[in-house]
Amino acid sequence: MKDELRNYLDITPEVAEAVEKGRPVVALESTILSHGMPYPQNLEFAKRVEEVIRERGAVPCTMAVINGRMKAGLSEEDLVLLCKNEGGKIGKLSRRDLPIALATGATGATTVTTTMILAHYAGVRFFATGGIGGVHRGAETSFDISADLQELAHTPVCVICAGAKMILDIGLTLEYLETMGVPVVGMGCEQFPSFYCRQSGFGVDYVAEKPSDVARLAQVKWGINLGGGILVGNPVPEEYALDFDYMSGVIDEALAAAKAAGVKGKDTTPFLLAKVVELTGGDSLATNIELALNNARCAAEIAVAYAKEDCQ
Ligand code: PSU
Ligand code: MN
Repeated sequence: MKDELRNYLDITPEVAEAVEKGRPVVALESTILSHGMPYPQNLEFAKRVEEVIRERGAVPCTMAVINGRMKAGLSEEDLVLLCKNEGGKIGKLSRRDLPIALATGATGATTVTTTMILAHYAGVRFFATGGIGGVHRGAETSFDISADLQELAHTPVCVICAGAKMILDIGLTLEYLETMGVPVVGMGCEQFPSFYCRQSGFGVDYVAEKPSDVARLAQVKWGINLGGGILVGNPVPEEYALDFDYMSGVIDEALAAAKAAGVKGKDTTPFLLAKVVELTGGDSLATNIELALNNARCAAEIAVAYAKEDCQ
């Protein structure tokens, strides 16, 4: 870590030691906790996801900003604070918000974008999440394109997700990633998954048969100084997948509700996520939790393979 970063970033001793010794570490985001799942299921999930990473032989590293400090690795107290989100005071911090949060001593959850930034600062190469942000439907007039895609273009972190939700335009999201030079990998699948569903109708650039295939790709991409990220789509386990047509209907309804309520900008994604949970009577929450745990397992296996190949 660069010396000047020490003024702003706290890394737990466990994570710092693992990074120093080239051991596997997996980053986790906190927006999925504060703005993606209700309390107390989010707290239970936050602890469980760290456990599944440990079970696979890697060190978990959940990211956030607490009282104006970037944190790589959180205490249980931090997790409770983020999950309770009392009074809705926990911010949702993207790249543009990060310096403001640090300058004002704020507390906030990190999105895919800011989790990648903190992971990069802390020397962590792999990051498991649920779904990424992307090009929103109607972006041709709203210009709503998640900063996650720019971060994937520039920051050398490999993100393991269950694809992108159909609240987004998945075709345009993949076009954007192609323009930005981000390899999109299918973990044992030929189609980029669509979060609740295993398929989307859109193909990936490379089918990885096993976690070490992704580790090898990362070694090569960063080895030839291409920099930037890698996106891995890991489909939700069959038994938790939801019906494609059913979810398409739910998402259309959620989008209509967002339009009627006049929701815009950074509030759009959290609004849609909460609406989908409501409309599915909680079924989508169970799927969300299971797919995120599945991504954490996959990310840990990739990180373990990467560390074994000694290619840091
Ligand atoms: N998509 C999901 N679940 C999430 C998010 C997106 O299916 O929790 C969160 C992630 O933190 C992601 C952020 O980085 O929302 C994207 O927000 P926006 O669309 O405002 O960029
Ligand atoms: Mn947006």
